Amino acid sequence: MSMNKRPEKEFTAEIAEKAEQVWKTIEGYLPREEGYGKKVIEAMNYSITSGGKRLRPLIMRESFLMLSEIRDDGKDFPEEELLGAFMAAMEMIHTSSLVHDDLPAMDNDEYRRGRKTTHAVYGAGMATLAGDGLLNLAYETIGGVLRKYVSRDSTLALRGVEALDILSSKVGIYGMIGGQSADLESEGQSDIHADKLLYIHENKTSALIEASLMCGAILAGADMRAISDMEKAGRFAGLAFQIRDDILDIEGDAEKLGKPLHSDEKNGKCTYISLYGMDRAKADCQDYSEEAATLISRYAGSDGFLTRLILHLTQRDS
Ligand code: GRG
Repeated sequence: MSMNKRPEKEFTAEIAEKAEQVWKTIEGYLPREEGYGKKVIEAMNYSITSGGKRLRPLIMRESFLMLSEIRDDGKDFPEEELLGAFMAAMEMIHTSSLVHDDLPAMDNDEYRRGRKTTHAVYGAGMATLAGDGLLNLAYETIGGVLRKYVSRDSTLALRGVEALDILSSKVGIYGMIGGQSADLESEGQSDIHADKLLYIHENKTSALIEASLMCGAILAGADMRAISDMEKAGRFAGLAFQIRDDILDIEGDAEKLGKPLHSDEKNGKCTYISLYGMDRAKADCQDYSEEAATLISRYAGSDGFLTRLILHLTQRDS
């Protein structure tokens, strides 16, 4: 699938502009740093304000726009507040997973997004609570907005409940947390079964991308077929994303990544590259990305923003 219809530089600027809009929405849901519990809130805000690509909420919004009748022309639409709450929740959940992933008891990383990790600044105890706080705030944020829709618009409220059901299950033991559990358990094993590595990637990484695409689709009122296509596309995109992440950990630029290289080697992780070699990893990353883009292009067209974004993931350098 070709993506040379518009210059890459122009597209990167378009992504950055959209990510900035997404961030403005998320920022509106951040907690005020006050009271005796202030320290954990500071640590939560430190983690979530430290940059990052905001890819998952961006994907959610684009999935919503792609599958609804709404034009992105700056005008308000009835689903906007509910969608915004889900976008903020997604970034809170993603950030909570990064904060926990960096902890001494997990990857023990000192840098993330070009800054000291949360535990390096606030200590491991406070960082654990900051991760918990962000995870819980995600559901508080959705709950707080969803309850308003019960009297405002029962159709949208029901879509919100369905999206919440998907989101929470993709985060939990049958999703991201399950994947991270298998990953943690496999540390130090240089050669794990291919099925197990696939399980790890599908869950620790694909699950949140699946949820982002699916929640956008559900909130847009898409049919079952489209929602299922979004799940499949998210799986492929997540696999490509994780393989690219592992490639960058070896061949990337530490400055651009905002963290040192060779974290996987340090932690004795079995990765796609250690199992299959770099050449196959690169080829499979490209294939998975194209599988995802083909599914998305059924709805967005081959030159649509989301199609191009998914393909762009294979070339990302940060
Ligand atoms: C507390 C909810 C909770 C979970 C704990 C630690 C954990 C379970 C899960 C970790 C899952 C994980 C770190 C998966 C890796 C996915 C990945 C490649 C993350 C990097 O995402 P980017 O590149 O990061 O989008 P930025 O910084 O751009 O946001």
